[in-house]
Amino acid sequence: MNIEFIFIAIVVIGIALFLLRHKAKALKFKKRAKLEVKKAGPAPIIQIRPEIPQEPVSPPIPLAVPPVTVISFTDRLKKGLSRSRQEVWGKLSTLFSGGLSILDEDKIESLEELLYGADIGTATVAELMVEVHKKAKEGNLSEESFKNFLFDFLKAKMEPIQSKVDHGLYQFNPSDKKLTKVIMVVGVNGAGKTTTIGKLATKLRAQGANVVVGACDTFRAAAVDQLQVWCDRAGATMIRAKEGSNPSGVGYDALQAAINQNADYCILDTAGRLHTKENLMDELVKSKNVLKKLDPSAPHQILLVIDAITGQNALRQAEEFHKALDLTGLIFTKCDGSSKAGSAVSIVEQLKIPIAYIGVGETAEDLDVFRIDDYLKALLGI
Ligand SMILES: Nc1nc2c(ncn2[C@@H]2O[C@H](COP(=O)(O)OP(=O)(O)OP(=O)(O)O)[C@@H](O)[C@H]2O)c(=O)[nH]1
Ligand SMILES: [Mg+2]
Repeated sequence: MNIEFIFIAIVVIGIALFLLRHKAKALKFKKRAKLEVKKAGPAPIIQIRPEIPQEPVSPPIPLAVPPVTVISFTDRLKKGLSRSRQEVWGKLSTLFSGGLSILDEDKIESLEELLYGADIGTATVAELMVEVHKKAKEGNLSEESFKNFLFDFLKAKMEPIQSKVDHGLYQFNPSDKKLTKVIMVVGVNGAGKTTTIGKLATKLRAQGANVVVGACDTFRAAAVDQLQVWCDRAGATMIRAKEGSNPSGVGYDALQAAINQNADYCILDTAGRLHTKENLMDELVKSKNVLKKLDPSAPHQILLVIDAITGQNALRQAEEFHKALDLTGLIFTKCDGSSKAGSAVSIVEQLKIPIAYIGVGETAEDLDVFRIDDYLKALLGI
């Protein structure tokens, strides 16, 4: 063998050995890669969602809020007294049709008639006429200045008595927690007692007072149910008894319940009665006195409800109720349905009892504190 042959053989064997080694390495890598894939598990599936075209977002539509019409009590009063104003006081304009007017005898006579028609009361009208004669001597008078003169006169008649009203009746004072204020409500049939108690309980509850109402009108189940509706709405506790029960007993139980629950007010509804029925008036006196067993100072208020339509007859009613019970205040109701709202002036003046509340409709908002200025302005149309 020559040297060339040996050299070629060595190169060939070297190349073969290199190729074999390279192949073995490649196989080893492949095997390891397979193992790793197996270990990692299946590849996660990535879903690509197609793009959904979005609706353009419109700005939120404001909710339609129905307009809330809040009618002030002054406006309710003006509306309520419109009948009195139109049918009676509005006639003043005819005396001043030319703007300015001299009050001659004919006009003074017409004025006197108008005042009687307004149910001002005989004594008050007589006194007023003396002033009118003095006023007439001033010469030319405008309607406005004459109305202001009437306003001042009537206000002066009522003011000293109205100033006696207990303000605890209108406005609950949370710091005055010591006493349960007992209010007894009386009056002739259908004057508006139950409705007024419902309105009053609603007002006091809205001010945060704890109110107990005693349904002492045990003659009619319907009267108790009517009161229950108001009390449920107002959130007041109502104490009731079986039909025909003793009314004094219901009043007593109501006050006991009010004292037990530390109530701020205990309002007692009573059955309507004619002031001429002595036995029924005696029963009221008994109902009043029985309360004193629980609280010698009770009742703190005895309010007579007067229907404005009663006019001057209201004076007789008030006198009899006052004689029996010693009234502390009046509530003048239904001024919206009558042209006789003017009778308030003479009732207050002659009885020397103030008007606490005035009612000009059937809803809770139709009852408010009696304010002389507002009442007279609404009446005279100032
Ligand atoms: N228009 C008007 N109606 C009123 C007013 N107050 C009460 N009423 C109505 O008068 C009617 C009689 O009212 P009530 O509260 O039942 O009278 P009451 O004095 O309790 O009657 P009795 O218990 O039967 O004696 C009801 O229809 C009331 O809605 C008011 O201020 N204006
Ligand atoms: Mg009633």
